[in-house]
Amino acid sequence: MEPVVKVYGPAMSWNIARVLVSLEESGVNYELVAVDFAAAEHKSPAHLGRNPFGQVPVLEDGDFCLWALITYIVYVYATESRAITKYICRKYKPELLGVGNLEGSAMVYVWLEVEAHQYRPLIEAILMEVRIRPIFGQRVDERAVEENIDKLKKVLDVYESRLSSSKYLAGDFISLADLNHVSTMLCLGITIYISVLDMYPHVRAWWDDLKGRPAARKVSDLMHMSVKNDLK
Ligand code: GS8
Repeated sequence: MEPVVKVYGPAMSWNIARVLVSLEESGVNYELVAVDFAAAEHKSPAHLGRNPFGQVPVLEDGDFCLWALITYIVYVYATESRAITKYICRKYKPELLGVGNLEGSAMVYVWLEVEAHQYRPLIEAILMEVRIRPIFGQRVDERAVEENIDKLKKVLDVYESRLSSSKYLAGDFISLADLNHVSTMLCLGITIYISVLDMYPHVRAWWDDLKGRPAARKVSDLMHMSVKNDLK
């Protein structure tokens, strides 16, 4: 059966990979559609029709109409990886949002915000230096890396405290709040800086658990294949 859900963008990007983790965890059959950045395909009229900012990821879901009036095609075009992952869970695996458990779902939303506003700026600053700059042959600013690692440690202190009293971030159930960390942690995991987790035994155990899940393994493989194929 042809997949109804399409994801546009290269799996090597942590924003695309974040979407893939939630699709894998939700058991959704999906197709990953390549977007050739070197050929500026993300700025082509076809892609601008999907996302007027000319960015990826874009999720296309065939049977739900949002922007259909513009194109007369029944599609939802969702952009911004965190909005997309919430949509995927709400539609395909609501328990990942703690649905049916008022306090549990509130904790999921709290930790989704923590990921987006406390953890993300620091991890992205680190990954831009240690993963992206080398791809473009640019010098890594070690000082910026160290500064952001120091800031990340303060955030991880809070994670350590939380994870010493519950198995996952929102409680004793896995949720999207945990899963939204997977793609950036996988990227950090192939650098020496993953050793920052060694100071935090509960965070380390949480990450070992997450990265051993079939969804994380599959997305890790897709990210590696994408680095090989999309950076030709
Ligand atoms: C990131 C979108 C983005 O920066 C999200 O999905 O969470 N906040 C958004 N996309 C990048 C590639 S993924 O890192 C992109 O499309 N860049 C091309 C451009 O901005 O022209």
